[in-house]
Amino acid sequence: MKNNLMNFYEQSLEIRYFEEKLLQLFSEGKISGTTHTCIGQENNAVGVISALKKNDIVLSNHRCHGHFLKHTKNFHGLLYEILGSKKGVCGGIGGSQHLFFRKIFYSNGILGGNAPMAAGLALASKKEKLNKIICLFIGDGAFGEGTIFETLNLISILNLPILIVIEDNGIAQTTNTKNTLSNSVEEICKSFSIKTTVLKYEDAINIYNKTKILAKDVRKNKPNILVLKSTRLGPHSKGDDTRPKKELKKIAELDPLKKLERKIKNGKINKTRKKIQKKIEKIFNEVKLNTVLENKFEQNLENLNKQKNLNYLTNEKIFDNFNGKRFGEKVNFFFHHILKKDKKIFFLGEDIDDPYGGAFKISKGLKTKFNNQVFSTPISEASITGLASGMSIQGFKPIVEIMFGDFLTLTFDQIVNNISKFHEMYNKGISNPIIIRTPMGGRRGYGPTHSQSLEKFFLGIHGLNVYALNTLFPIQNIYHDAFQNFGPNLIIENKTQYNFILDDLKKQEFSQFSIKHDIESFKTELSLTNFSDDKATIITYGGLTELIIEYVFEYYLETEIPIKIVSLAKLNPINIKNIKNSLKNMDKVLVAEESDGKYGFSSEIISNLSEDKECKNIDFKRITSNKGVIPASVDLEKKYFINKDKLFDIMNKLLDNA
Ligand SMILES: Cc1ncc(C[n+]2csc(CCOP(=O)(O)OP(=O)(O)O)c2C)c(N)n1
Ligand SMILES: [Mg+2]
Repeated sequence: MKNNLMNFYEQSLEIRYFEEKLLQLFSEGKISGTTHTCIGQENNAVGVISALKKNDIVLSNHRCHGHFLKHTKNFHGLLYEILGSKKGVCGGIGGSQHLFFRKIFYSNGILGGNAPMAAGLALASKKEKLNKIICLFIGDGAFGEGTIFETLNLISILNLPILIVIEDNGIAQTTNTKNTLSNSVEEICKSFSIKTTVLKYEDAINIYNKTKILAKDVRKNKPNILVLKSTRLGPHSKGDDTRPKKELKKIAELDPLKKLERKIKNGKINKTRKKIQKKIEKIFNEVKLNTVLENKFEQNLENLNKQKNLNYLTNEKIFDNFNGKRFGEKVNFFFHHILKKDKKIFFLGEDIDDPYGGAFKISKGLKTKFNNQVFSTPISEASITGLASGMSIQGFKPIVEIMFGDFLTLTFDQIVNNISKFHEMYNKGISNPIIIRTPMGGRRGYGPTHSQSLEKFFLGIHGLNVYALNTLFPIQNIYHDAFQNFGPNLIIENKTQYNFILDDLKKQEFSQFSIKHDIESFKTELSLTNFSDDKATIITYGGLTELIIEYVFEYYLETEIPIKIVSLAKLNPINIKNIKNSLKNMDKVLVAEESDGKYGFSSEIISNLSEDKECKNIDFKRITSNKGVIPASVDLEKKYFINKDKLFDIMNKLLDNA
């Protein structure tokens, strides 16, 4: 389509009439939920996106219809979506705010949430030399969000091909943003050393002309920001406009359509309006009568995530003899192996460069050997996680190190409201199997904010896979599984494990146990009776595994009572059947977890098993750490966590072994 006055006018009218019709349907009660129209801001969508290429990627927010319609032309798909139909672009799951189309359009209703993802898409585009621009639309209200600042910093230091368009309409919902922002958005952006251009209430043509110039710059990997002073002529959503009538009358004068009309000959205006009105009516009628073909949304889901090249994980001998070495060195070696074998793996995290090599040395040597695949990031847990998501959508396999598990809380919104949802929310059109790995747990004297086991907060999240390393279960099988998931993965490591000397573990109590791995079920079972005569079972995971082995061995020496151990390497989703298979003829079960246990792993396992008739004869108990803040003092910390005395005591109670 030619970029001329009449075309811009027609496209703006299309968006205007489409949204006016939507509002009408809402008022008639024919659509439920919510919607945010861009009435008064159509010129932004038309002007900016006309200056982009067809395959450039556009990201947007709650006020996304205009951007979507201009970039995808899929009027039917959007209307079906808003009506909740399966024929909608997101199968009716996304609705008005959560749109997706063929990997060229993404919107999400969490303000600022997809900014880091945009940076990740841009980094992927730059690394792969795709010559694509990533264009992110955000509002001025989003400038209260931390992810925006983290992302501005990231795109500036990484020189990413990203154009951020700020639709600065001076209002967020009903609040004047003058009252909530410390400075103008352009001044804030400039402070990140990003070229920032401001256009004040311009029509689509002027916006187009300016964007064309900026886009050239962006394509050369120079991030740019375009601030478009705009007017939201309508309410925030459907009827929530608290602005005085006088103000509304004043801003109506700034209607960008009127501005275009002033440049058009009178005779043409009415004719064009009628033509576009007819076009939109036709679309609404077709959708109403359901006469449009099945959605033309050609997603080849079969090919989405077929990871064909993961043989280096399961078909090759990765580890030589690690006797005498620490588990942390083994994990570090593993990353050397996979970064070498798979150039799509991208390792990122805070302070991971050499010579330091990360707070626990797990990344030591990686930067030196694999410079292009390793990125020591700013201290921005949320945004580096979102960045990884954007990269993974484009086929990379990012591994994000979160320095301490405690800091995982900063990634929570990215995981819950963004990354774990995308696969389903975007109608299975994308997969983003990033890996977030982090050390959890205490016993190092690090105190209240560096010793917690917070995984329980991440165990019930749909779409998030959670694994826990132990020194026995093969790491490579965990990564093999994780890379093939459609959504994100959290891999819990443990600070104490890094220091275990693998050889020592073998020589001592380990050698007394029979060990069975069930790779498919992510389960390791240990028994002192070759699985014939254990009197109780302890179910645990991660860093407690080795500790429980030690205690169970000592308990046996003291009481001659053998206890079986089941260590799980995958915590979410859990497969209760697999756990049940390890409990045949067992009537005493103890579940051990290092957190304080409330609403956690043990609660979930015990409640699931209790609901199962076949487990009705089992007595359950759990052992966890104490309640409260984790003390830094060595003595207090020892009392806080699970220890030998506590375990013996609870085991005696379970077995009636007074
Ligand atoms: C993280 C988050 N907080 C709050 C909201 C609720 N909300 C939706 S839109 C909006 C105002 C956004 O203002 P702005 O970014 O200026 O965009 P505009 O609506 O003006 O286009 C708010 C508060 C949200 N969707 N996400
Ligand atoms: Mg606003």
